[in-house]
Amino acid sequence: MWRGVIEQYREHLPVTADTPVVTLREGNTPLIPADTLAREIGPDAEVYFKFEGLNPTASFKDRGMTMAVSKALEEGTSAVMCASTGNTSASAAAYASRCGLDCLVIIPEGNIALGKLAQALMHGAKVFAVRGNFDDALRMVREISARYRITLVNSVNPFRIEGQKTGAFEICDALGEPPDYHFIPVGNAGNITAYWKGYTEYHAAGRIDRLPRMMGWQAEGAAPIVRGHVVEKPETLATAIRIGNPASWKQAEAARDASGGMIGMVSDADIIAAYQYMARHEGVFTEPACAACVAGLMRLIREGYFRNAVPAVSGPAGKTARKLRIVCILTGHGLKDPDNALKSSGRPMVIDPTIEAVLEHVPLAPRA
Ligand code: AN7
Repeated sequence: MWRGVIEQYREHLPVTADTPVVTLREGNTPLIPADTLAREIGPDAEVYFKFEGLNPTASFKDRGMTMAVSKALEEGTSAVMCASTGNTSASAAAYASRCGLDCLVIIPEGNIALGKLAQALMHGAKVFAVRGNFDDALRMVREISARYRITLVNSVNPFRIEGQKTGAFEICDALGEPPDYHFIPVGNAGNITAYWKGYTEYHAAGRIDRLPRMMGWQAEGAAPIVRGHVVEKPETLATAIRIGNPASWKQAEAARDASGGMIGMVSDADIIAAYQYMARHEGVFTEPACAACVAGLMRLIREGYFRNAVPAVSGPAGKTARKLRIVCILTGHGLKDPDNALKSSGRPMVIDPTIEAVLEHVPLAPRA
């Protein structure tokens, strides 16, 4: 039985036999082959979606939250707190509810997907919608937790990063090697930091013999790392990554530079196109933020970035070509954000309850 990421990767995590493990059996998410997309690169490429939307609260945050909440409980706290564009608050509220901790969350008013708000409220968190953005909310919770007895569970809490690095372990365990390229959306930059930490630790432990290039993607209207300065008023329909001053900015740049990767940006139009492409051609429904990294991949494919990129490996019979492997981290489920889904896909056709009404829209061939 899968027992969650702490039990699965205990020897790589800062826990002891005394740590009270709070888990919803998160992790163990699938690597779904994205064959339609891979064909656009060529016959020698494999693309995988790591569908983190299949975690218990439907986002990658659960990997970090099981660690942060377990350690908070171990330290004897009675309450946890976070700022959030939605997913962190949903996850914090769920894990806190499981072990009797109070949970306070501050979200930007009007800029959080409906499903995420419903989750935080359902799990009993005290939810404050601030007249401001995520960066304002993060500033507030940092100050409150510095002055009062409450544990901050944003990714500035190092245990969040520790838990989230298990995603990298799972990819390497499943593939038997690291991917060549790791595509990931970037908001507050905790996740790209965590994956890089996971890959480098597995490398140091001798579990893998090379490292992937880290390919991070921001939305054009909220791309401080790409632009090289804080964005005072971040804007994007991908509200999860609507962040102008990421907490792990330096660590994300370090991951990019050490891996020979890149951090780029894509427009909201590109994000919507990738969001629809995944749903219509790969059968995978994510929230828009995830589509930022797929939009980045689609753009690099169009630009011919992967031409002649098939890697060679040295084996007993000399150099042989192996397939190029690309993994995209799909961080949250599409059901989180029904408003954007309906906006980009239209509404059902309303008809009278007759067969003719259906046939008027869809000309079906009669059976012989
Ligand atoms: C679906 O919930 O910041 O770069 O407060 O929900 O680690 O911040 C969410 C971020 C990507 C960006 N995809 O990850 C929050 C929050 C989804 C997300 C990101 C988020 P980071």
